[in-house]
Amino acid sequence: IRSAAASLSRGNFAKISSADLSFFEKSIGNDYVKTKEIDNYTSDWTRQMKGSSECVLLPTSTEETSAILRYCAEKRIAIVVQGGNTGLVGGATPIYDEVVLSTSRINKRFHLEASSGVLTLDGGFILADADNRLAERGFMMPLDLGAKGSCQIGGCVAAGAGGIRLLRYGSLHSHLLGCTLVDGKGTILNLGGRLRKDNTSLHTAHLAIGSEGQLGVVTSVTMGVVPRPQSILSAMLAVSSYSDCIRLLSLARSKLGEILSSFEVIDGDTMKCVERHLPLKNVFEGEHNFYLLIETHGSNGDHDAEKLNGFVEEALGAELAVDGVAANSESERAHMWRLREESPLAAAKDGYIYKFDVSLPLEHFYRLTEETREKLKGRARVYCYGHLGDGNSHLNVTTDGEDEELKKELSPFVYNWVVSHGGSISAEHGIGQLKRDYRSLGKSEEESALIRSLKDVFDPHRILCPYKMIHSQE
Ligand code: 2HG
Ligand code: ZN
Repeated sequence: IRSAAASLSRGNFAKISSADLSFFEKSIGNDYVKTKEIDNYTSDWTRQMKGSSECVLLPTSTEETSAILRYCAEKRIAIVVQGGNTGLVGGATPIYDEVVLSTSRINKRFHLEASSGVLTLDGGFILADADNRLAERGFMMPLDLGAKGSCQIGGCVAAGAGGIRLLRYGSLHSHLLGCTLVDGKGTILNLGGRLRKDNTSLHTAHLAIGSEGQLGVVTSVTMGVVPRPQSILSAMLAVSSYSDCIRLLSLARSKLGEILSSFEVIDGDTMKCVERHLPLKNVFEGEHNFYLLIETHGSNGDHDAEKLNGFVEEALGAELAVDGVAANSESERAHMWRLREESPLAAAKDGYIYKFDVSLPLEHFYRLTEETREKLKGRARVYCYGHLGDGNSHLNVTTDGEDEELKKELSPFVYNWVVSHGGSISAEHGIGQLKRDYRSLGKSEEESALIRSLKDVFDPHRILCPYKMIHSQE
C-alpha cells in the first residue's frame, strides 16, 4: 500500500552525516545505532508499506531519548517514532530518510501498586508481557488486541488503540493517569501522575492518546489496571439479518449487564474467506449471514453461565438468532476468538487489500458494507468484521491484483459516505500515512488550527513523524 503521503516532497530536513552517527553512537552505544539490515523497521509488518531510513536508534531510557531529540531538533533531523511496528496505517514507517527511533529497549521498569491497581511501566513494554506479569498478581490489562504479542504500551497510547474489550472497560481515556512524553525539543514532560483523581488543571497526559508520535515519544505510562476476571465465557450466535444483530446487542446489554465484555461481528463472506484461506472451521454447520462473538468477564462462573445461557436461549426463542454455541472449554473459546482475530489475516491472503477502520452510528454500520458491495459488484470482494458493540467496522476490500482505478474511487467513496452518515474515518487505527489526505474530513477549520498550534508547542521544528497526521509543511 503506497499512500498519497509518499507523493509529498521531502521536507527541508538535514541529511544524516557521519558526525551525527558518531553523536548517536556516543549517546546510546554503537550496538544500538543500526544502519544495516533495518528492513524490519523501514516497512510495516505487512511489508506492503515500505519506506527508507539511514539509521535506526534504540535508546534504553527517557534520558537517552531526550538527548537524541534535543540533538535532532538542533540539527533539524527528521524522526519517526516506532513501538512494536504493528500499526495498520503506516504511522511508524519512515517515508524518505527519517531516523527511526524505536522504543523497543525502553522496557525495564514495571511497578504495580496493588492496593490502588495503578501500574507504572516503561513505554516499550510489550502488552502481552505486561499482562502476564499482572496475571501473577491477579490483575489484567484493561485493553486487549490481536497485536498484543508485539505491540508496546507506549505505542498503544500513541495509537489510541481500542481492541476487543473496550465495550466493558472503556478506552485508554478511562485508564491513563499519567505518562512521560519526550517532546520534539527533547524536553522531558512528566504529565499527569499516579492518582486516580486529579482535577487541578488541563489533563495533559491525555494529549498523548492518539498522538501518533506527533507531540513526542511516550517513554513511560501510568495507568489503572483491572482485577483479572475469575470467569471468562464466550458464545457465538448465527444471525440472519443485521437488524437482528442490533436487537441482540440491546438484549445482551440488558441480560448480561455488567459482565458483557465483547460483542464482535463477522459477516458471512468474511467467515467463508477465513475458511478458504486458513486452517480454521466455522463453529456452525451451514452458512449464515452474520456471526456474533459474545464474551463475558465476571467473578462467579455459575452465575455468569446462567446469565449467558439465559441470553442465548432468549435469543433463540425470540428467533433473533438462528443458532447458538457456547464454548465449553478453553480450547473452544480460543477457537471462536481465532475466527474473529484472524479475520484480518484471511482477508490479507485473499488478494490485494484495501483496509478501512471506521466508526458509524449503529443504524448505518452495515449499510456501508452493503453499498460498497453493490458499487464494486464483479470488481472486488468486500468483507466486514469488527467491534459491533463499539460501532467500529473493519471494512476490507480485496481484488486479485492492485487496481489503480478502484483505489482512486474507493477511499473517497467510503470516507465521504462515513462522514455524511455521522461516522469517523478512523475508529481506532489512526491516520498515519494511509489516511493523511482525508484527515480533516469531518473536522472544523478551527479544530484543525488548534491541532497545528499544539504541534508547534510540542515540536516547533516539526521534526517528529512528518508527512503524516500533521504534515511538517502545513
Ligand atoms: C481487529 O480488530 C484489528 O482485528 C485489525 O483492529 C482490523 O486489520 C483489520 O482490519
Ligand atoms: Zn479492531
